[in-house]
Amino acid sequence: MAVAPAAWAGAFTPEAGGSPNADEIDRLYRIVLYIAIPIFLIVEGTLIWSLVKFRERKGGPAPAQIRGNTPLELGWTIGAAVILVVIAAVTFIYLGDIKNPASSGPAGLASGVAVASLDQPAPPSDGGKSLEIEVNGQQFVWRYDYPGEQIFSYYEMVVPTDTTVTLKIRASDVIHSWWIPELGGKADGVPGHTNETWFKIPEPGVYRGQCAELCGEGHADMRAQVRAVSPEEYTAFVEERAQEIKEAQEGLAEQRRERATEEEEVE
Ligand SMILES: [Cu+2]
Repeated sequence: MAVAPAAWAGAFTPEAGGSPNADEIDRLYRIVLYIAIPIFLIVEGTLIWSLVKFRERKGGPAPAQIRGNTPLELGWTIGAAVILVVIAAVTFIYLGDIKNPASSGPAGLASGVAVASLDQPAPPSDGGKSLEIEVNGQQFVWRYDYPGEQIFSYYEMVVPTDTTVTLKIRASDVIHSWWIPELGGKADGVPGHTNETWFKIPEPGVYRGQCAELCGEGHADMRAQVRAVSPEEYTAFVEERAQEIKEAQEGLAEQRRERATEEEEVE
């Protein structure tokens, strides 16, 4: 860990900074952590102090034998309950912003381009649109299908900045887990089931992650990358991919025709 800075990324708190939901997860985690640290210190400090101060000493009197203390016990039971209620209330305040996709920003992908409508329990509050990408976990690679005509890529997902991207996560063989730490929590890819998550990246950048569910012998190689580019560059990427895929398919069709002709000649 000492020589690998990546090992220290979010060593004590969740990684964040890539998407608003990841930032909110980090904030909520810190609130609970900062409540827990003083409680931990008070409880453990009192315990250790008591062990030392009231230990049995050689030749000393027998320590006082105390059985119960109703006001103290009531106090820490009610106190603990109040703290739990506060944490639960704070959690529900943050949960909405973590779970529900934010709206795409003004600099996001223009609505004229292929953007799927949002089909989630709580769509962006302004009824806005999102770019929906299908994520498919397969031993041992991630495949992404973009909206529009048959645009797909493997390993690297390209997305426009300032645009809400909603993911439909599935798997075609065994259970995988989609996880790009700086873009939010994990979401399992389960065969026959669809999980949803989302992110919105403000600035161009690259975010890395890997499959977070032991899915077979190639699990360690099942990495993933999200590249955020400007909406113009995204549109260019989609056009380029469409061309590449079309050329590859035409090439394949050509090969098949040649093969068929050769076989006919042999006969
Ligand atoms: Cu996997």
